[in-house]
Amino acid sequence: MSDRKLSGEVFYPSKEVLDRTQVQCESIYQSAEKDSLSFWENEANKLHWFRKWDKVLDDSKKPFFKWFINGKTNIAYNCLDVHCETYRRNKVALVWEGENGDFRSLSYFALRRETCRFANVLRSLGVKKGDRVTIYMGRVPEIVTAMLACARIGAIHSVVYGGFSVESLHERLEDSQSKVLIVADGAYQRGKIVELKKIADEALQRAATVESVLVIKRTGHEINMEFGRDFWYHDLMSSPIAGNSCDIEIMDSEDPLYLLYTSGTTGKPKAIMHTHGGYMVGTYSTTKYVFDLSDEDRFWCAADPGWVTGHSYIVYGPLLNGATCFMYEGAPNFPNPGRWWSMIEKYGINILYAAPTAIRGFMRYGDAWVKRYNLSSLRLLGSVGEPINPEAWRWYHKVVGGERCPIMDTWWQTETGVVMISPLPCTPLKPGSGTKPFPGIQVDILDEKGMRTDDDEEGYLVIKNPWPSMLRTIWNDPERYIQQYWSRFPGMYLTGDSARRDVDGYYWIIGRVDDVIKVSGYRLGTAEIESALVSHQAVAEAAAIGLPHSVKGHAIHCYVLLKAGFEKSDKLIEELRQHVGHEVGPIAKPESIEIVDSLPKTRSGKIMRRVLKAKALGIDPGNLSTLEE
Ligand code: 7RM
Repeated sequence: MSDRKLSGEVFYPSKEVLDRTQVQCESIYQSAEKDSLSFWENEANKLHWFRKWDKVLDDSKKPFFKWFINGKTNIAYNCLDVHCETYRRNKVALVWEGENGDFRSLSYFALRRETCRFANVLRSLGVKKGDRVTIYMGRVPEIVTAMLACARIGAIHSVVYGGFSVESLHERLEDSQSKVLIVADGAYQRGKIVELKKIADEALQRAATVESVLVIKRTGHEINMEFGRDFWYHDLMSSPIAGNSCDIEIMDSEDPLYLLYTSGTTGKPKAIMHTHGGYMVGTYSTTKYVFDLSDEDRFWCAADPGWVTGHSYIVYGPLLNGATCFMYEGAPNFPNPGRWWSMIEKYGINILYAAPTAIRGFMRYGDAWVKRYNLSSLRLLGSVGEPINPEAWRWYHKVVGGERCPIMDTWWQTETGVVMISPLPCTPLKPGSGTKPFPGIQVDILDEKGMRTDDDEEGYLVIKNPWPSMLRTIWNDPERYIQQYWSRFPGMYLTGDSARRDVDGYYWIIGRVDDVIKVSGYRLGTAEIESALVSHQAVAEAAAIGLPHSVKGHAIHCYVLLKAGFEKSDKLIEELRQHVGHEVGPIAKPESIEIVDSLPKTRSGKIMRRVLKAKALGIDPGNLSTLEE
């Protein structure tokens, strides 16, 4: 580390933090800089392989990169079995608190047993290596065991966020051609029940490939069970088919681990594919180094397992490290805005990893809710999902972290699998900046022509070299994988974000350059919202844009052109909002819908969302030469 003074507002690491982490931080930066492939290889060597790789990276068919060639492993084996051979066998792996006060705690031994039983149940339903299994439930321990059970038997899981609705679930079941759906009867959310099974029944009417549905009882309300198709999880788990042991499927490094759908520039959400080998190495090492995770820690990633953050940092990363993870069911402000802080005190959480939207939400309730609880167990904080505003950063640092906890502002994507730009605990911090690339990652910022931008100049954020946990392809659509990520600047991965780099080499993420909207940290595409609107009988055309929102980051605003014979009314607008909620999910419900007579379009007929956005913000729309009228 250089001793040169950094520009702007800087928070230097305390002596305590440096004593703990400096040696490790410096050594990994150095070794990755010297040779990133041997850095990753060294990390891979800390995990269990049934057979070691012949070669670390194969880039002969780029951009279809392969990692740990001919290595044989299984990520679930590394998450559970490996620890059961050590003193960690009886260590708590997962602590869980339900919204209704339920509590569960599972040791590594117990989590492995539950996973094995679950895996046997899946096998009894005919699930084999390579089959896709969709998982649709709330934040209950079974979502973790469901994912691990799939991984154990080589099935490819596709988790669909419980906040998504009929059409979103249907699309994902179809596209992945899932054989089995694992669903909960319902989920508790702010004291109410979200009827997941009912939504699933509607989605299943049109999903031809699903042979069986495994239903987990959470809320216990009356649901429809279709004879021959639907099975109660607890019935099968207590029957002889669910023995306590279950043969592990030996997986090739490059065998798919999961699909996760995410929104892109145009069209339907696409399934990002991750693998057993590389993804395991990435989640293991980033969790360890970014969060300085140690054996005594209780780690809480407050995301949802339905999003990539939950995959990598609730489930895989922490378990690979043998940590104790915490998970809760419910919402940050129910029954009151003290819920999170009460749980940190009660369960002695050491590391909290949360989204800026949650932090901004808490800020509104004032400091008192936080100060009511003893948060002295906290040692380190994390932020993810969108840029964190410096005000929110300072509040998080001061009020939540008691000025003693460094904040790791981690930039990454579903596609990258793991954190790409982030401080390590020893890094001097600047509020609002993700600081520097993780060891072994090379990023850059380019202008329209592909030239490196000057300091402080905005441009396209790209990643210049492959990394183990990178997406391998878009499921069923390798062409789109090439087109979307590797075509704009040859040989480089296009992130879709714009960013700038300051004089100290620190990165500042500005936001998406495409039609992706981040609402409360959740990624949505304008295309999905527009398709939902157009599927309503009254709508001829629709455009969706994201406008700044003080808590959500961005909120969705829509413009709608009605079909002849339909009249504009408040009732219709409300009906359209509900319709989007029903089709895509409550998170996608537009903040406002305006009925208009025309939409700004290019001569080739593309809706110019930036013109709508500029108009709504009262700013200059820029170049209008392609506008039709
Ligand atoms: C992890 C996740 C990815 C998009 C990404 C960015 C934005 C995420 C940060 C951030 C600024 C951050 N995956 N983003 N983290 N922007 N600072 N620390 O969110 O696939 O759902 O979204 O999220 O725009 O491209 S995601």
